[in-house]
Amino acid sequence: MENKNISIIGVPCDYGQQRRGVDMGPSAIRYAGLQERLKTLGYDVADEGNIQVVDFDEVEQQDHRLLNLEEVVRVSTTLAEKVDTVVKNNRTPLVLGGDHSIAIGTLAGLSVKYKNLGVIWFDAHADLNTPETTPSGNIHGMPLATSIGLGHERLTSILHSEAKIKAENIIIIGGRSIDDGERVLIKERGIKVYTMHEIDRLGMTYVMEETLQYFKTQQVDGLHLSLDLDALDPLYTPGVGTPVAGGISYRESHLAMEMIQESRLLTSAEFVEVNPILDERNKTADVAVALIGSLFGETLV
Ligand code: 4U7
Ligand code: MN
Ligand code: MN
Ligand code: MN
Repeated sequence: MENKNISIIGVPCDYGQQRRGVDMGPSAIRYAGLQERLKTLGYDVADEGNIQVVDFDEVEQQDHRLLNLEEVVRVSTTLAEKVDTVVKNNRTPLVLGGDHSIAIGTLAGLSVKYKNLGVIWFDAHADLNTPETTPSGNIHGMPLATSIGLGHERLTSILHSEAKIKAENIIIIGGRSIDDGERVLIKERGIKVYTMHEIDRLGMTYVMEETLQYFKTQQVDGLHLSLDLDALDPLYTPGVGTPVAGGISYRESHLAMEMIQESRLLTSAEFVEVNPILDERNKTADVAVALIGSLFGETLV
């Protein structure tokens, strides 16, 4: 990625899950010094502000398998159009969440230009649920399934009706809380997952070398990083809605970012699930900004 122009897009959305506060994620990440960090690295940084997320009155008729469906559709559509515009202006989209349902919009927007996009999904979860398999009804557990074309038509047809990414172009890293229905899908579609077990056994260096080599072999036309802060151990990122013990360490996650930078493959990124209400003194947003720094080229000397 030799594009030195970054456009920040905030998405203050909390409709993909049921805990309040994640809609303040973009503010917390900005407050942690995001712009300065990127400008110091020589980027032209444009902050596009936040996508408009309209507050709505509780609807009494909720589909318990797809909570806040219409709101998520609205946010995803607005975000997809914004991401597409940023890409058309030859700028790198850096999307700030917000809960992980926003990835539905990000990937829809990216799919207009990128027809063979690689996706690195840093997450404790697989986010491969459908309305049929979801244990919670929370759409933030469904963005990957949605993006390969599975699930409610309102979600899979955002911007256009085709699948936004290919199952074989997804690599999940950090998995340690995967539901039964997701396991079936992973096997059926051959989706690549490096669980914590593999990270422990192989080491993050090996995992990332293999991941980046795979995307080169696939000749992807772009690489998107979707980083859910719950991929890290809650020790480092306590301010997330669905923490899971036994996660990626501070240094392992930085190493991964540094290796993505070295590969020069990255064309977009998103950082999601930062919830300042659940956080300790903006610790999780600080980690997000530090990771973004490494992803975009900060070095240790
Ligand atoms: B996140 C869950 F059941 N799988 O679907 C679900 F464990 O974006 C959690 O990765 C989803 O934070 C977590 O509700 C979504 C649950
Ligand atoms: Mn809200
Ligand atoms: Mn997660
Ligand atoms: Mn997630």
